[in-house]
Amino acid sequence: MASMEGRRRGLPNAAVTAMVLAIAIVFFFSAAAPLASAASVEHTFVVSQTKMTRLCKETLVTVVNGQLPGPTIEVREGDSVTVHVVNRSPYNITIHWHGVKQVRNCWADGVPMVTQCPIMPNKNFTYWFNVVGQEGTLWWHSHVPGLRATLHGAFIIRPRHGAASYPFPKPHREIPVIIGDWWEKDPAEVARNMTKSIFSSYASASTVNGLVGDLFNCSGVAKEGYVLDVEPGKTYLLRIINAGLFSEFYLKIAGHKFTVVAADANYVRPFTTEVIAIAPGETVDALLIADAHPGRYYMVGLPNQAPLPDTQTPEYATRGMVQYMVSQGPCSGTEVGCRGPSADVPIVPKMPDIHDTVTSFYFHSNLTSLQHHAHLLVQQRVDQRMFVVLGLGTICKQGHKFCKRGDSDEDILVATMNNVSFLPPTSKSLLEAHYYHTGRHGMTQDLPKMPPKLYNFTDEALIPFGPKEMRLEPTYKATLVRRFQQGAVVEIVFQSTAMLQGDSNPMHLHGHDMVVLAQGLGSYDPVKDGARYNYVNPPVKNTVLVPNLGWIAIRFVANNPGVWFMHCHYEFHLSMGMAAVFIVEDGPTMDTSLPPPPVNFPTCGHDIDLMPKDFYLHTKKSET
Ligand SMILES: *[C@@H]1O[C@H](CO)[C@@H](O)[C@H](O)[C@H]1NC(C)=O
Ligand SMILES: *[C@@H]1O[C@H](CO)[C@@H](O)[C@H](O)[C@H]1NC(C)=O
Ligand SMILES: *[C@@H]1O[C@H](CO)[C@@H](O)[C@H](O)[C@H]1NC(C)=O
Ligand SMILES: *[C@@H]1O[C@H](CO)[C@@H](O)[C@H](O)[C@H]1NC(C)=O
Ligand SMILES: *[C@@H]1O[C@H](CO)[C@@H](O)[C@H](O)[C@H]1NC(C)=O
Ligand SMILES: *[C@@H]1O[C@H](CO)[C@@H](O)[C@H](O)[C@H]1NC(C)=O
Ligand SMILES: *[C@@H]1O[C@H](CO)[C@@H](O)[C@H](O)[C@H]1NC(C)=O
Ligand SMILES: [Cu+2]
Repeated sequence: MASMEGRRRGLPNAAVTAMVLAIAIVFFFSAAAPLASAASVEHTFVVSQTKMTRLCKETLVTVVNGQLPGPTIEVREGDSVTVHVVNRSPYNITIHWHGVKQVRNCWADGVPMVTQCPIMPNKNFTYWFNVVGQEGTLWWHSHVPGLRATLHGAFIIRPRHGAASYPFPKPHREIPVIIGDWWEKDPAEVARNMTKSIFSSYASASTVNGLVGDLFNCSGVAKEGYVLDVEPGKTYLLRIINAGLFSEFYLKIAGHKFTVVAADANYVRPFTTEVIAIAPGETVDALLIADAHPGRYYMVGLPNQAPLPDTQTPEYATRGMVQYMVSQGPCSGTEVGCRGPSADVPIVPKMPDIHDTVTSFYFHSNLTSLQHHAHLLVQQRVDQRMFVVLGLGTICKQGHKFCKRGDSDEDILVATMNNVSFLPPTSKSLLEAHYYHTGRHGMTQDLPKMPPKLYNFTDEALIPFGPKEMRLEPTYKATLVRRFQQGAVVEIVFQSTAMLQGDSNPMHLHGHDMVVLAQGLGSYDPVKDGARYNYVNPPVKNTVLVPNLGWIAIRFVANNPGVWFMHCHYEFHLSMGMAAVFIVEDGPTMDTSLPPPPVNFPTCGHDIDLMPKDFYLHTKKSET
């Protein structure tokens, strides 16, 4: 209330801001005080370009601290994290902490032009945030189109009291397994080209922990792959992340099963499976028990393709190896020094077909929450319902209203939600416009709650260019937003379509987790499908995979004030506009409102009209 006084007395805005900031900090630390063990974890991320050799060729890549994957951030729940980002690359950079809820801290979410102006070359910026109420595997990546191909790393959150309080037996070791792509072309340019309908470049290989593996053999020599040394009988926790730009992967290890224990930093009821299906943006924690005959076993990552007649893009399997350490020669075999890698011929796992989407559907259906979330969902009140249809469409070039569509060069292909494609703002970030109330009227447009046209969404005749889909092609671009009142319970059904493609879409929401109530194939039927929602133990995710030619129903509570990106995590859909922004309004109290921006918050290189926000005076009066 002190700052309300301050404003009445006419203190300069900067002083008010500083006071609000001070109060916010005091508030945070006092809230965090009971966590005696909470630590502050600090990193410096130098983003620069460096040459790396894969596939017998030196390629210039943009990485953090010279590493691919980038550094792993390891914290305990309750810790605060400080990352100094120093940009020595030629690109505008942001870093997004994928899945970190950033409670009342949208400023640190790292989405260019949505939550911040990017960090320009030769500038730096310090991200600060705390990690509360989440445990498991998340990751960080650049949110600049394309660049997350090489700017990414694991983000591991252990329980506050350490690994002994995992809800599963304490593993012998924990291993990040990051699946990614190797690009010989500049992925930033590839993404830029996609916004202009130029699809000329694809990844050259897939990787496990940055290595392409021995399925790639340029110059006739098999390439190095990731090797996990295991001791017989021990249990390993694999923290699996799909950092790839384009593909969902099937991951298998010959001769072994996985026990899945968490996904997207939420524990799941453990289940056993031979194959893990992981879409871009998802994470899966799985236990691997080294209980096979001590030998060598390939670990294969196979990208899957949308079923025909959908467009097929060049994609490559990658493999690493699980290698048992066995006793060697003359030693007794009990001393550690006597152990060496097994020399057995490595065993190859049998992978699903590249067009198999059912295995992924089952894998995702098998995820259920370990905790029961009935308390959230028995609250059957839903304040806003949305039906969001995902598809592709076309826009005529040069702003023309009419043009030849259907695989012509007069139009560009874009990706849509409810028949609108996202137009990123260019002059200032949406979060600043929201916070300072400086958004020009007409700068944004509401994401429609419903698609403008109902059609047979999953009619496969819509996949290839042709007369049937042509009527549905025309669309347009807008900076799509949807506003939610603080605390609103939102239900969204995402429907994927056959509109020019049948891809499955991993939809990622920033700042909130979603509960997955149900998923299915074909078109969503509110009566039939609504009746089979799981209110008992629905999985909790930050990225939900909309099944190929199917739908998924989710709910979330819009209780984190700020401006949050919601988008498809397939990079090509994202750069083509399958995105929108959810604005969660401030509540009536300080702890339901967004504090001011951190110091040295990057600007877009020109003055911003620093209108003070009615931080305290704002109430819900106008709405009640
Ligand atoms: C970031 O930039 C400021 C001013 O340019 C400089 O004082 C500071 O040392 C830099 N921080 C890092 C981590 O390089
Ligand atoms: C981007 O498109 C241009 C124009 O067609 C082409 O010359 C260039 O090679 C493309 N870049 C990449 C990385 O694909
Ligand atoms: C190289 O890899 C290809 C495809 O996996 C395979 O068919 C070929 O036999 C390999 N060549 C060598 C020399 O290993
Ligand atoms: C779980 O996966 C198995 C196959 O691995 C499948 O048979 C089963 O139907 C799945 N469960 C659900 C609820 O989909
Ligand atoms: C929608 O299209 C699919 C695939 O062509 C077809 O099986 C289904 O019967 C159609 N549904 C309706 C309601 O027409
Ligand atoms: C999108 O809107 C345009 C213009 O109103 C219309 O021509 C087109 O058929 C619509 N497409 C879909 C998929 O709703
Ligand atoms: C980088 O950001 C600045 C400031 O927002 C902008 O003026 C510039 O055009 C951007 N550069 C690129 C390459 O996007
Ligand atoms: Cu998508």
